[in-house]
Amino acid sequence: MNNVQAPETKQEDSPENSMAATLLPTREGWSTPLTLYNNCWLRSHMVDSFMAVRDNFKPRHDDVILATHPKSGTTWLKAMAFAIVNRSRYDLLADGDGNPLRAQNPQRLVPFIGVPGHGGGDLAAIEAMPSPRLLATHLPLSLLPPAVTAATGGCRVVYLCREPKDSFVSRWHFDNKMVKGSQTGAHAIELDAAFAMFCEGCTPFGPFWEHYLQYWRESLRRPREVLFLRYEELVADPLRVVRDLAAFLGVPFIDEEESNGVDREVVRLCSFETLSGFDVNKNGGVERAGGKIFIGYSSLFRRGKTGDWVNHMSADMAEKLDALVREKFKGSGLEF
Ligand code: PAP
Repeated sequence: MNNVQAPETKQEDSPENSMAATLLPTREGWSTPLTLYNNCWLRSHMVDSFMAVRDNFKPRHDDVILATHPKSGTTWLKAMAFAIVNRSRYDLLADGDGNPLRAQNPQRLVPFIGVPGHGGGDLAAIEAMPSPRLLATHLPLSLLPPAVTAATGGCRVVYLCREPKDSFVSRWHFDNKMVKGSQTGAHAIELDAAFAMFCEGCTPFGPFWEHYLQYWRESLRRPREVLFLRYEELVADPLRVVRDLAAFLGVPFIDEEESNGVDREVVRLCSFETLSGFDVNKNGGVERAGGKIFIGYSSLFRRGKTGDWVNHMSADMAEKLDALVREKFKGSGLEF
């Protein structure tokens, strides 16, 4: 993989106001308006950029795309994949600035396809990256070029999703933190309103069930090229996931590395505790949507646990969402 340190990228942001946003159905509620494009709710200010991806992103057969539903552990997956493929290039185990994961937020190290601003993910910069490329997206498969999923010559995809109640709670906290003034307790959206929209599928890159199902079915169709992961398994056994991921990426840990603990060091380096302690992740951040919102990197490291929904959702809410999940995933083989 040839991922050099990409400039700043974050999929939920861009300063431009979209022309398309004025023509397509749009809803307020989250920290920025959402626009429905091809059955997917996108941040309105990003619609034009994402519309361009399907026609103008040129997938290569040796690309690896880290695809995630938002708030599923993208930051973690990017850190792990970057550390794995670059373990012989950088001294990732060193304490000094030579370690990119110490100097930059992991979201910056693997560019989001088609996200302009700060250069890293706009389509020209992606096209200029040497092969093999390590890329990322929050887009559903239906908004990526068909060549990504071609039976022959399609890309390898690592998909990561998360138990929906935890994903919802993470989303709610994150959106509120993006609002300027949130330090004073101002909320972009109250929990009940956020929950109603989540259950309608109206969240960034939602409906979540369509997102999960598209990649789930693709993993059944092309099991050797699509690795389907859940946040919960990363939490339960990160070492197993790191080893599987390395093998999937074509750079398995050799016996000598395992006996020297290199795989364990990757797990440690990418852990919530280690990453959230780095200065850049404590104090760094970026403005987005023309300065209307601010993403502090610390907001990408909130709790990092499974089951935190119980501290925020009522039993009624949990039952309602569980029932929705059962209904939407019925017969698919995907369960939570
Ligand atoms: P994104 O959708 O903006 O790309 P993403 O990284 O997918 O963000 O999700 C953030 C969640 O992953 C947070 O969950 P929480 O709100 O429930 O706490 C964050 O804490 C969690 N996360 C980020 N990095 C790690 C990590 N290294 N280990 C475990 N969880 C992590």
